[in-house]
Amino acid sequence: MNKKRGLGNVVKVWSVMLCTLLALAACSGNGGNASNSGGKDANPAAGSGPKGANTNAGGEKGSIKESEPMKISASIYDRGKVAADEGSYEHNRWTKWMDEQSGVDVEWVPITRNQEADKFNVLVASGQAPDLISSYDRNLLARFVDQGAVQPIDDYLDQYSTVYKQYLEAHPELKPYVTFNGQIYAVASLRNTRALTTVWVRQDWLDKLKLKVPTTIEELIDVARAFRDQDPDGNGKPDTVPIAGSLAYTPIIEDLFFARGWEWFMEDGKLVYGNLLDRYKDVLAFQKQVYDEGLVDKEYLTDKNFARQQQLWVTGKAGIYFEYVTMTSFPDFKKNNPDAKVVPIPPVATKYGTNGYQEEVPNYLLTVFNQNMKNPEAAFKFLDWMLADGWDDITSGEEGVHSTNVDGIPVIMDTEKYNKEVAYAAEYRLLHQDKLTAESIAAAAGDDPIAREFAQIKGDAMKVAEGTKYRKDLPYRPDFKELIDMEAQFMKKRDEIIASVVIGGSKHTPEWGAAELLKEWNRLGGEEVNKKAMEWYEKNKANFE
Ligand SMILES: [Ca+2]
Repeated sequence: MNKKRGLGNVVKVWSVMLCTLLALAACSGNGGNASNSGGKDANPAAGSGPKGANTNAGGEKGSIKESEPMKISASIYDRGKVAADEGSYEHNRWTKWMDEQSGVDVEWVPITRNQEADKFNVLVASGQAPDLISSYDRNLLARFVDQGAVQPIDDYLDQYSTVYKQYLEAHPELKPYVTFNGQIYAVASLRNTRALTTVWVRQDWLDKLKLKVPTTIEELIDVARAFRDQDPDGNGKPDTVPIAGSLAYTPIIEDLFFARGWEWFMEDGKLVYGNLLDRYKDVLAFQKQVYDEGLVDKEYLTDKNFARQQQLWVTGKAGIYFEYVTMTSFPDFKKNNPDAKVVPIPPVATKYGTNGYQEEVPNYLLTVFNQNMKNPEAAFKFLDWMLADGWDDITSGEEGVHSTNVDGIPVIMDTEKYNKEVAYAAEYRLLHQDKLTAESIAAAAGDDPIAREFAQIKGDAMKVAEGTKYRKDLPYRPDFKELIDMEAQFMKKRDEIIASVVIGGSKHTPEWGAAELLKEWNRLGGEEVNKKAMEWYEKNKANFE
């Protein structure tokens, strides 16, 4: 599994396979995989010596004593995906292989994915945290920075890194995310795609009813009414529900109106919480209208995991699907509706203009350095190796066993074997140079016709997402204490208020909802939080560049 050096510069496509295999959240939320530049501008070749060579990149500059063993510990997300006969997250074929190839002995510390804050807090508080702490939760890491539990790495980058140092210089868009209080604390690579959400529509229904893909929110409503009234599935019964939702339902609507609820917007020089924008009334009004007119499933508010919504889509009873570009239900959908044709709708215009679909933050996993770590040189030796080479094999598995090289693109040979023996190893990719493109997804789909069709429309959805700029005024959300202390409470109440507006008929108007939201915000200390938000902005804006 260590001799696919030739593929190092080839655009990698595995993430698409992983995305179809891993849980939706893992891919759409923050990816078991990510990143950029299949080697085009990042530089496996410019890196630290040949793969597997144990040459010491830091040797001549090193201040680390000769006696310090090339040894580190590193956290890894435990998603319970290692089969018993593969071993464990700590010890398996890949951990062994990485030790051999990188020349660094890594002790892996599994952290249960959905308990990471608790686990890391305990480890840090007790001085037991691993040398490298990796998380998608920037705010969690910011707290470790403030506590002095982790350390800045600017000097280490100069002293010990070649591959990552050049990579960061080539991708300055990462800098706001790895910088805390004016210093670099983390390493991170780019996501493999920043596309996340989209609105899918049944093109075959549009064709049948002689309708066009909607371009404005009014046209979207007109299409939904036609899907409600004109028997698009042709069974002679009024049994279609125009719109099905998912976790992305409300966020997509908010984004259409430039009003994502929990983001902050810079309005006339002041930061305003998304739910409190004047525009948020339009978000409420749209949700209420589609509910009142029966254009969305009436049970969506209590359909906690949106399972019923997905079922409506999969069984061919819904025609418009507010979803993620990963649409994990597509194979089931296609089996039920073999003649259906699905396309992504480019973001429709509202009276505020056209906002793009959500764009993910550019960074993949963030890795910070324990204040007490013994050997930062070993850490960078491993990280440079991973970014230059390691990620590639970890992603595609052993050539000839798990994957085969077709025109420079690795294609999985046996999905079941790959899932068991390779898929879990994606967790070790602390850094990588993976990049999804429409072409790479199509190539990786192999011969399966449903996979090929989905690759095609997913590629289209990614192009749609990339085609319109997504407004994001701050690179990441503020993390100051006064906000953290009240936000969860506010959100709970917020959701109740939104639900009241949607189902409340004429009694609970959007204006009523907006006033309630503001009242609740202020009741929880929101005026002070607004003030602190501006202080946070002034303190951090130099990092945003
Ligand atoms: Ca019907």
